[in-house]
Amino acid sequence: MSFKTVQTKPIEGQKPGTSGLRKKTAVFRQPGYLENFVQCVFDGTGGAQGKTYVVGGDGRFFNAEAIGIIIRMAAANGVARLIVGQDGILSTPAVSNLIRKFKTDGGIILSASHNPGGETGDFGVKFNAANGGPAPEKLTDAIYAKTLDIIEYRIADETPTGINQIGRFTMGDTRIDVIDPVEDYETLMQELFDFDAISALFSGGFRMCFDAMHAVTGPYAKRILEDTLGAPAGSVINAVPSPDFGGGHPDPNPVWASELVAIMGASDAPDFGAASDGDGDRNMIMGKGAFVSPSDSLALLTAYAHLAPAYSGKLAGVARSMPTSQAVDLVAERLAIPCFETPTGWKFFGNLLDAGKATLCGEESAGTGSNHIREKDGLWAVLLWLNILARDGRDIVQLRQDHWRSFGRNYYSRHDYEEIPADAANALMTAFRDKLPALTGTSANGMQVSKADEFAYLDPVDQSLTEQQGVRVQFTDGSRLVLRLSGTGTQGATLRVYLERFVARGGDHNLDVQEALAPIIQAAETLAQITKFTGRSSADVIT
Ligand code: VG1
Ligand code: CO
Repeated sequence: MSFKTVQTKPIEGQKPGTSGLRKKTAVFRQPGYLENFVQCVFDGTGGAQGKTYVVGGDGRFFNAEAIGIIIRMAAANGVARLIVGQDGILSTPAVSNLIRKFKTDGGIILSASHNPGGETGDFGVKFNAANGGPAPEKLTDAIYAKTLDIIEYRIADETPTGINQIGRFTMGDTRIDVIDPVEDYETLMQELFDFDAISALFSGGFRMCFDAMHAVTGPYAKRILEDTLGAPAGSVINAVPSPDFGGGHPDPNPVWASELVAIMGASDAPDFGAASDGDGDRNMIMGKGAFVSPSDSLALLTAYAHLAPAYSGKLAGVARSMPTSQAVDLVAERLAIPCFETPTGWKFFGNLLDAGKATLCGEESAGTGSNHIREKDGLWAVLLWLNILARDGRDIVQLRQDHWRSFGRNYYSRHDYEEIPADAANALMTAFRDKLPALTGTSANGMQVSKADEFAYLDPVDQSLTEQQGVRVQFTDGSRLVLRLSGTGTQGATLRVYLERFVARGGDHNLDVQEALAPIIQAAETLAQITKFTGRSSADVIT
């Protein structure tokens, strides 16, 4: 085994965003691009000598090559042990579990999550810390600082060939354990949920459709839902991970998961529908002909989590990202548990989970999870839903209707304006930010502004302050408008406009969502002048 030290230069733009470093695949394939970043991950986290890491990805184009490079670099940097998923496959939640279960020093996840893959698509690298969660800001800042003055990286000459077979091999002094990607994850799910009740649900004729969107959850969902729990064969669709996700966009929302939406809208629709994203950490939930918004799903899961064995005691608290609807706040209030509001991105839940302050967490972008790991977890959410439906007996659409009747409904939608010039996006945000101090007490579109500010988060555990996390306008009737720029895109800027309107108990809970939100959509235009700044008259993606 021979190692070499390669001279290199800093590469611009290697700053991790909301969830790791994401770029066009072609950018990652440039000579030295991945190598530079991986070396900085090692160096920025105290060096790799003698450490143990988990490595895996969502199977997208360049996944296997990237893992080969990481193994070679790990060996040359003196890593003691790597745990690698067979064929390089590991979902994001599975990596988080393995880091915790085997007490490793961290993990490297190869994925650009819900972004399309393939040669012309996106690729990404994310470092997770020893708690199993996405590296907090202070670590990503340290990694980024290294990318600015890197001069060399270390790599082995030989290419490893053993990752397609479960077993063990070595490279120099580094031991590489190739494991079944599903086994440990399934064991964890069995500990959390009432598998007998879910099996009985399926044997009683309950039908579901899980759309793996040609991405990483295919093998997990097939094994757990069909093989173990007895869902009829074919319940999981698009179950084989493909390098370009079958040419699709592995983002589980009503726009991109149109195949599932069609199945759930048919006259013979199954009882329950779900989809997950590229790396398996998101979930979309549907009933017959009905999309359950992720914010509502979080509220409902919080209200009924006690039906699952792992959550039968009192929840310590819940946390949601700031733009996520306030539906869960109402449930937390009734349960008399704290509800935390964090910036967008799962890394901000880590401290709350580690400190035992929150049990369940969620984001409007179809992310839900709990203290079982430190990532959001798509299949976990599906299993928690199945557990609840099996124990409660009601149909999911009825359950949601009853919930609204009891708590009121937070109508919710997100409008995305994609690939707008970065200058235009920044100008829009700056102009809106400048208006904020004068907004309180004024009216927009007939609605009174009760509060207007820019969200800053003071972490209650380590007191770190994160600023400029979205501009928000609150109206006196409980409605809300939030604007922020995406931190996961790879081209231009994406403006996200989050819209929420509350209709209290006794009100009409069966309006069309976009119609219900029309006054807020209008207010967003008036206040932020989206058309003027972006030149767009409507959003590209409405979810
Ligand atoms: C988006 C979502 C955010 C999520 C992040 C990573 O970030 O809004 O809620 O945590 O993606 O999810 P942004 O900065 O583009 O709004 V994943 O499944 O792509 O790792
Ligand atoms: Co994801």
